[in-house]
Amino acid sequence: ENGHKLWLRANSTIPVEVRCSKKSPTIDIAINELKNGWQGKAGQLIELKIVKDKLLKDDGFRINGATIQAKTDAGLLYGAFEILRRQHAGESIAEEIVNPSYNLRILNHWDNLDGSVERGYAGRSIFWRGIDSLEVTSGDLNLWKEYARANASVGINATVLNNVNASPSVLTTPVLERAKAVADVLRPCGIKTYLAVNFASPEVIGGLETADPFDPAVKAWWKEKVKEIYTLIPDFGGFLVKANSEGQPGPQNFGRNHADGANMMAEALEPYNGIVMWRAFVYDPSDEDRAKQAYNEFMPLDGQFHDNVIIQVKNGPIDFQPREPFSPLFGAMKKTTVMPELQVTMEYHGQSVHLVFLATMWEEFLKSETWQEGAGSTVARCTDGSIFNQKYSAIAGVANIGLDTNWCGHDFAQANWYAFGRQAWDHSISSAQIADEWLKLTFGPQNIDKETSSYDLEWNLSFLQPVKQMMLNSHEATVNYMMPLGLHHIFSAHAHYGPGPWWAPRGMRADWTPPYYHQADSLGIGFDRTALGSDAISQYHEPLAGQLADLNTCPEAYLLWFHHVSWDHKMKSNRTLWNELCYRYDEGVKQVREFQRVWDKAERFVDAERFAAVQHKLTEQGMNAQEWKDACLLYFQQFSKQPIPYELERPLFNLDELLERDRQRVRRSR
Ligand code: BDP
Repeated sequence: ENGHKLWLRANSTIPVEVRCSKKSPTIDIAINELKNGWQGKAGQLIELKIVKDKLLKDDGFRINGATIQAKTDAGLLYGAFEILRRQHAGESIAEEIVNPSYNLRILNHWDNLDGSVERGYAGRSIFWRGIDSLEVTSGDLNLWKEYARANASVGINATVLNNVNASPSVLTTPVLERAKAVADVLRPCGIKTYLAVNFASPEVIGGLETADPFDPAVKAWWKEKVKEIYTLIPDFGGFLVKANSEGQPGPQNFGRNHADGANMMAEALEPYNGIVMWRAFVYDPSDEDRAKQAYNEFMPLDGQFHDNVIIQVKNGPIDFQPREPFSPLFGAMKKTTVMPELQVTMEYHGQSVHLVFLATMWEEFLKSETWQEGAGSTVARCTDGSIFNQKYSAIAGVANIGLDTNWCGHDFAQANWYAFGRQAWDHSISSAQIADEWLKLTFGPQNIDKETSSYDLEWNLSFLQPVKQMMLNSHEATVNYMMPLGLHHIFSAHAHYGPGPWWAPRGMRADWTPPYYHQADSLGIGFDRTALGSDAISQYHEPLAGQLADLNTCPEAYLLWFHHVSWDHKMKSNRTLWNELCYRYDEGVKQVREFQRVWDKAERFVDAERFAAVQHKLTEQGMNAQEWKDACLLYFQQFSKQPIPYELERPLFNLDELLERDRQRVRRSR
């Protein structure tokens, strides 16, 4: 057992007959899945039907006993996977219509053509291994097929094959031919292929003198390129673009704005129904608070984008931090389609070492109330098309997948891939439900009662319940030991792994250093984003803005995100801020120590290989959590000048030691 089978390990020997009047590669897959995974009545006849049904969206389906109806082949495939999942998770199947929340449920791979993966912690790319190695092997084809199946099983229907920091070479013909080979494998599983493109491509690979979006030759170049792509990949999805961000070229290099750039590409793609996902992740080292910059730059352009442009916005206003408030762009851009971007790969959550189930964080985000169109304007509803009139609705997740045998580096990181798909399909699903399903499918016993689909009582009590609870607590634990109470971006250096509240090398851009974000001084700690500070709060809608602005009503989870708070400020717990900070860090460490106990107790229910791998990582997480706590408390103590409450465990490291470890780590990473 090495984890390669993901959540798709159930095999069936129960004979079943499956019928469908239509034939297609997608329907063949659905039929095979049902035949190989059926856990219901032996000899059952299952009928798949293509129907016209106004209540169904394109990928939606109706299940009723052993019938699946859908408008499209992909809908039938999703219906098949739904029935199988419910059978394997021991859930009932009533008559039901199931529709996806978002039309486009897309993974973004940050894979480079040389095979490395930006912020990847699971080995090298499954798509690329170098520009001199583009031939497609049978190994490639097998792996892509498994990847496609896993995505289809959770409703993911699109993927971007390469990094947003895009090499212009991705649009050269030999590379496009490999992309075509991938697309051909993904298509039967209902998955469309997209590419991330570099705005300067017409100059770099096209030999033009400019990439100015108003230049006729540039427009013509993109049109020709798009035509070439559609000849190879007739159902190509479109482009993802990171422009004028972190050194990437963009329309501003030519005095144009984001709308000018995005619309030029949108025009080229429009005849083929292709789309442009244009990222709002922009900021520069100006005096303006980084948290405000995307909003400042994009709000004035609302209404100027073509209807096949989607603005892709990270969940928070800064950058995938352990916890962020939602970006104020959600719900604010009313005349533009906006899609959330989540980070499945755990750049800022302990990478492939820490056990962190991200579903709870995403749930918190999707259910955040923006107030933009009155009560009920959650982020989810502001992006799914139910409030605003939009041609597309979409959600993206930055993939955590690589060549590692278990795909994701950490066995539990598979749960985040699974969760992204499930929430993209149904943004109202609870994290508890997702964890429940995933654990049953991934670690469930083989001896589930086939008649009643019920799990062994002991397995349920001694494995499922405690391990599920561990997953549901894991994100909060990480926030506690890394950045509680709204602290953010206090990582060391560029690896974004260990603590570095002190890290500010001479000459470094201030907005890339932790002191810019925590602002600790003798009076207190936190970033003042009220009207007296950067006023980022004014980008939120009332009554939320007022609630955030008031120290007494601002949720404590975001306190230091929005306020510079005195060390002696009285918290809801009645402790001072300093003491509360100490308690939170301490709590985080204790939580991980508890996770270790939970896992050790679960040993007899898990195969040896996965048990040992997870146990080993939890040990490291425990040590890391201790390091985070000690580093942050000892460093901030220099400002608060107060003791760590005596009832708490004392630090195990001293600050000099931690600084030296950090220096070594930074040196090694260079
Ligand atoms: C940051 C990553 C960086 C990405 C960037 C982005 O550190 O590697 O290129 O986001 O999203 O989180 O473009």
